[in-house]
Amino acid sequence: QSVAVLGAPFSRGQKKRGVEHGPKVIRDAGLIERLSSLDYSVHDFGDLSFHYPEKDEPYMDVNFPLSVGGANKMLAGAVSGAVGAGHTVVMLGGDHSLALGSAAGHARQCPDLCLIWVDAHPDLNTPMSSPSGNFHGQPVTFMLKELQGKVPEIRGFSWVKPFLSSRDLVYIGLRDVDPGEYQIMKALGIQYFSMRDIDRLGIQRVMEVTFDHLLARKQRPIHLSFDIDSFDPSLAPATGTPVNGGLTYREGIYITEEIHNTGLLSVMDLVEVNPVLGNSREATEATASLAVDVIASCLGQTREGAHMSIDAIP
Ligand code: DIR
Ligand code: MN
Ligand code: MN
Ligand code: MN
Repeated sequence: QSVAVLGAPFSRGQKKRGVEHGPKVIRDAGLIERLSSLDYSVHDFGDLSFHYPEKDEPYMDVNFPLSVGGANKMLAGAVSGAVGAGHTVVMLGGDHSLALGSAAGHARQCPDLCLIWVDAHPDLNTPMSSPSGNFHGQPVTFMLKELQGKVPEIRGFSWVKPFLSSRDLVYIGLRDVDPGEYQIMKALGIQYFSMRDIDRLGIQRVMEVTFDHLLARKQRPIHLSFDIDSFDPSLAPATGTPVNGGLTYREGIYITEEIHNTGLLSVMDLVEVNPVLGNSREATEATASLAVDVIASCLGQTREGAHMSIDAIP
């Protein structure tokens, strides 16, 4: 069992500086040691280095289109290579625009993947409907086959081909949905669980229905895209767009434990940790340490203790 860790220090999918330091603070919080202690051979591929064009004017409601398109193209190649080499991949962002490249690269190796998107936001705006112009609120739109007609040709994005059907996507944790996003979710019949749904059903039922929806017909690789702002801001303050009323620690970890237990996790993104936005050093470190807990739990850290053969006990 081998895990590849890939840093993507990129922030041009939104306007707040600092999220490009996400990979560093997550590593500093002990990620590699934690994964090594889970009996994986850990391959730290380091951070990608992105280059930016001097001039990168907005195209409709997409800011920095050449930077975002180029970084995601590079990331797609890296993720595809790592999956092809047999690794389970952990992509450290950076902002959530990076999920486009990560999932697109994953889909090159695993065309039948399904996507679990854990986030306060569905990131389903179109280049015409985005209220912010930030691409981190749009990556899912570019993945979905059903939305091809809503995606114009944008310089920097010619490499992107939609690869996902809307029935192969489930959202968990939503509580800040823009009008265009809501219309698309309803029109395409996307399976989603808002925080209200979690309140009503409980997280255990939410995960049951999620796996019924995605895996009942056949077992397939899972892409998990985990935005740290899915957690309540009291737990994850160091992030760009915190929204009150988020996941508890136990709900978040239950989600990741259940995903691990499927045995199907193939690539995960952990994005939007922004150390500059923590009001204190403690706030930043708590957010980074939470990110490490999420990743370790996805890769098999349990709350019950590790399984060990009776003969291996000293
Ligand atoms: C908002 C914020 N819906 C936008 N999106 C965020 O800019 O489109 N996603 N923060 O995680
Ligand atoms: Mn997001
Ligand atoms: Mn979000
Ligand atoms: Mn296990």
